Amino acid sequence: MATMHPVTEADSQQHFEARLHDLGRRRYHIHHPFHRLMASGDLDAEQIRNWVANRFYYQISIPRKDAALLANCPDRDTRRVWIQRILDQDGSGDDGGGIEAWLRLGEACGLGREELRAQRRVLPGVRFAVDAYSHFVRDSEWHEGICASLTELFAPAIHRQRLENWPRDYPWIESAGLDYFRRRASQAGREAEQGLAVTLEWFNTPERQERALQILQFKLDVLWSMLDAMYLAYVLDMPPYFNEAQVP
Ligand code: AHQ
Repeated sequence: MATMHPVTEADSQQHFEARLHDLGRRRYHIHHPFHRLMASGDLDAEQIRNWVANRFYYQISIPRKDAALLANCPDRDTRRVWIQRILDQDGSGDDGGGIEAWLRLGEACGLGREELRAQRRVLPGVRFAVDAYSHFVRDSEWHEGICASLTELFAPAIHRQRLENWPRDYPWIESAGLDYFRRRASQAGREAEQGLAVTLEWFNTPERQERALQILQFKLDVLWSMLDAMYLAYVLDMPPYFNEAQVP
């Protein structure tokens, strides 16, 4: 278990950035057993559908999380940039947005739009992790909310991995269903750079840099915990209360 070494003086921005990258590179959910099964083509159709249905709750929470961050942010220039994230997810003009693309991913996997919207498949552990993220950003100073989005530094690779592997491993999912991953492969990188610039500038004391690493670790925990719940339920076949019938 890597320990957080307290910084005795503010690391240079370059060293601080390297510490953020190193933490995320080692603990990003691309390394989670559930995601490794996905990347090796070892998930069956129902396991894919359950992942899509559970991640839908994360996706619909993101624009509301970003709206809460905007509400906390008094800086107009930051809001002018950050508001684009809401438009990217909710859509604007002719662009249906990321949530619409995720609904199309669901349809391509055999999930109806209403089933996703009803959130019937969302596991308690997934809901708790996503809500913890939403509440953290809602209740935090806006720089901390931006820092929490920095797991996105590692998101382009995970979207590219899906775009490379799914057509080979899950050919039953039509290509148009992967549009969400296509969108994010480029959007995530741009967003992450924005978030990183704010983080490197604001977290400029030993205490703040230590706090930033704690915030990134929290968000890594959110993503990891979502997949923990899914692994237990859909790989080990131990969903919540699976053994209820054996209780006398
Ligand atoms: O599709 C994702 C997305 O829109 C976002 C927004 C960002 C945030 O504000 O925290 N994080 C994020 C992520 C998305 N996809 C996840 C995935 O594995 O597909 C990764 C996740 C992230 O890295 O935080």
